[in-house]
Amino acid sequence: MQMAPLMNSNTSTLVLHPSSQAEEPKKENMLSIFDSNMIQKQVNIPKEFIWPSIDLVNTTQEELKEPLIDLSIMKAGDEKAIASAAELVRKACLNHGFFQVINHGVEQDLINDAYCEVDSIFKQPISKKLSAKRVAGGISGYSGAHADRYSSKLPWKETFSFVYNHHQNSSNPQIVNYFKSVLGEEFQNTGLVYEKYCEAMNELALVIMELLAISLGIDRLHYRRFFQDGDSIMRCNYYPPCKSSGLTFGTGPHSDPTSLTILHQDQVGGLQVFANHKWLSVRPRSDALVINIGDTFMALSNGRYKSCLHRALVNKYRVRKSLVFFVCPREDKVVKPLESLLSKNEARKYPDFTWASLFEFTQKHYRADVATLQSFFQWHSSSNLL
Ligand SMILES: O=C(O)CCC(=O)C(=O)O
Repeated sequence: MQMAPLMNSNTSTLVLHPSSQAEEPKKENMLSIFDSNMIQKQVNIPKEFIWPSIDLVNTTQEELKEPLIDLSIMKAGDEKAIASAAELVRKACLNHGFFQVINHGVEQDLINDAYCEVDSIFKQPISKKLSAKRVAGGISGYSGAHADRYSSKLPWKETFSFVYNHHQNSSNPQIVNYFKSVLGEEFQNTGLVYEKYCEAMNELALVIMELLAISLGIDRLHYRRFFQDGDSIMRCNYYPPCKSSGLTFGTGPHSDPTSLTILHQDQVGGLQVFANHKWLSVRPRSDALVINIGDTFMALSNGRYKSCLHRALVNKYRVRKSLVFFVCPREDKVVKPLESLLSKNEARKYPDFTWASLFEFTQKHYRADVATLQSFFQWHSSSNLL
């Protein structure tokens, strides 16, 4: 049965009901309601949230042994330590693309403030959150379980996303303005906190880009220059507890179509990576940020560095939160590997593309999974758009 989302403005809840396009007859009593406050009290979760058993297997507690990189070496300019760190990063990226960084320069107080603002957003009544809901095909705004886009295998979470242009300046605080425009004047401080958080993420992203360039043996400033005027995306994830946590996911298995992801997860844990043929947990560290390679960086490295399948479990008893910064190039930048990266006679793995076109594909035509990039090129060649 296909399900389509509908807003019920009287009850201020998001109602899922059988789609009018569905071929099966409509059953009037088949209503399920998404409201994170209500839904977590239900004994049986709505079937739209139940994932196929093939996806649910393998919920191990085994941990990923990703490297922990101390980024203070970058500021200190300790070239020997940088070379060793780059080697660890290279090994991780050739295998699964995940590593963690400490001494990253983002103040703990700022991270704590960003989590406080997650609470202020998601504790709002559903009617307020829906007033900031993401528009079809767009990225910014509130989303409840992505039910505006999908009708099955829904993620057990609420998200709030917004864009950060690397070239924005303090006389035009875009994030503050965005928060005020969709949630009201009282969200000025929320906007200010995220403006600062994104600036810190952006600075950090450029440092990591340097380390990645060193690890690939190319001009160390190449990716810093490529990404310095990018259009990145910030997302706050709020995962309510779920009584049937074994039947659903907070975030289903997917690879990130973006370039680099910088994630902070709270102490509840739940992030897992599919590496070495199994699902492995990424242990939360409050002082660390989790970094992973996305599809676009995989293409920039001609497939050397892996954009790996990952997912987030939900907790039976506790709310889980995460802060995710998706680093992206400016949308019209052509994504292609540097000539000097290709060894003699090495074939190009992917055709050139712009981030704007891949972004549009994932926003309007495709639900990101492990095969996003391949599907994107197939779609483009069949529609002659590349
Ligand atoms: O919350 C997490 O740990 C993972 C989130 C994630 O993968 C995403 O938002 O794309």
